[in-house]
Amino acid sequence: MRTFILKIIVGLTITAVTTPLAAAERPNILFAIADDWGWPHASVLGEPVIETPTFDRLAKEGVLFNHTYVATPSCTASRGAILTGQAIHRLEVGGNLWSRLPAKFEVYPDLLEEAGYTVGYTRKGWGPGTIKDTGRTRNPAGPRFKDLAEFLKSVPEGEPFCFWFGSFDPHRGYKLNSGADSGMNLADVRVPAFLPDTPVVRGDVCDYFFEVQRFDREVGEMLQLLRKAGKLDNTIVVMTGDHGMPFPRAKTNLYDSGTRVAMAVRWGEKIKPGRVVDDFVSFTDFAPTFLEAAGLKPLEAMTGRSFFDLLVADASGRIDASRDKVIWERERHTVCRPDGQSYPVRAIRTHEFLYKRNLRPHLWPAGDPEAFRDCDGSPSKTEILKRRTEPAIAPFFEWAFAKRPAEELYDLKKDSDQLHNVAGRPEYAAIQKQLRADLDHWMTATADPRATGEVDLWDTCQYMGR
Ligand SMILES: [Ca+2]
Repeated sequence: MRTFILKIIVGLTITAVTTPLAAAERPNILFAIADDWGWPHASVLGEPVIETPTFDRLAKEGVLFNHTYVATPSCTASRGAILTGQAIHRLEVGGNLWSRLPAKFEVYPDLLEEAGYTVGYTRKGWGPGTIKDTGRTRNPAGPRFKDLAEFLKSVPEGEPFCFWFGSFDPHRGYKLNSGADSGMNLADVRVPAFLPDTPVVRGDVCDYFFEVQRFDREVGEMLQLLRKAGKLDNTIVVMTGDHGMPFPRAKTNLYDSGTRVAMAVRWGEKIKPGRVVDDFVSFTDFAPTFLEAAGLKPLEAMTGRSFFDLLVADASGRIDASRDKVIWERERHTVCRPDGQSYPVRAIRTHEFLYKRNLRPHLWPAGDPEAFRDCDGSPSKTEILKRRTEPAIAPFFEWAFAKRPAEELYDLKKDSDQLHNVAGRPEYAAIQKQLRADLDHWMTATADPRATGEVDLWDTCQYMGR
């Protein structure tokens, strides 16, 4: 009977209903997401060349999440996981780049709106992709606004809002030498271990930093706007990026270089300032977290878990013992293999190990060698391809572009850069077996179509880009 009444009242899945909070108690949400901004590219994370005063301030006045990982290192599906709270293998065609997200996959902006929030987004929401033939009437991130200022005018006085700021920075292309021309010292760049240390790569990294800084400035302007409107302190401000940097072996790859992102959250006095959390947080956790903040319960379909308790905790470090692992996956990024084939991978990471399973090891991870199109075109990519036969560059070519074995295992205590595969070595047999079983269990428990064998779902669906 109670179920029936609830259905009548709210007209949506009953699991979304709990005791509603009064409007005045419900926090606003500003979700600021960069495009291709990876970890650890912020000053507070120790990067010497970049300047990110806004991110640093959020970390200082709020909480820094040191182990936040995307569900997949590809724009569309990463955003799909954020919005639905679900692992990407559950989103059908939505697991691919330039795709569709069918309306049956409920998204948190719609759920918040039904509960009385005013919702909206600006610039890059869910996507790239199309809402045509999905049953949706708008972007899954909400109605589109010119900017935050215009959106705020639409929010009734005293009512809560949820706004998505999706920057296009630091997605490529970059203005060549914009970083160096802005005064960055190339000599001070910490070149990631998976990239060759050459002047071209250093310059390319600085051009990427230049755009990260622009994102940081824009988020800073939004905080000013909220402060002036008297809304800052009851707004949960989340600042992060949709996956790792657009460089070889980073974006689209299931290593930390592709999946680990900077994330800080500020919420006035509700968050004890200056905390640093080392628990694993997945991008599938945002939707349940935002619902809980609004007094709603997560949907049963959500595979993510709310980290609201971590936001309001007093402690730093590792807080919740059950947050001891994170799982990533990928399906098709671009169309760059015969017959539109995806390059499916599943991976599990703990604080000690990364275990990856490449489900089609006979295919090329970055796409067929005519262009390696799953790796964005860039001066760094060109440098590696052009000089691939030189002994100093050859390992970087192998790491980024060569075929990979069916299983990979990295011992993070000895190899934090995840470059030396130890899968198959006798001394690691026990941990490899354990992680393989954990991954199998997760695939089955979350109804991954690949748990039971080959599927062509992600090969055959239409790529909506050029
Ligand atoms: Ca992206």
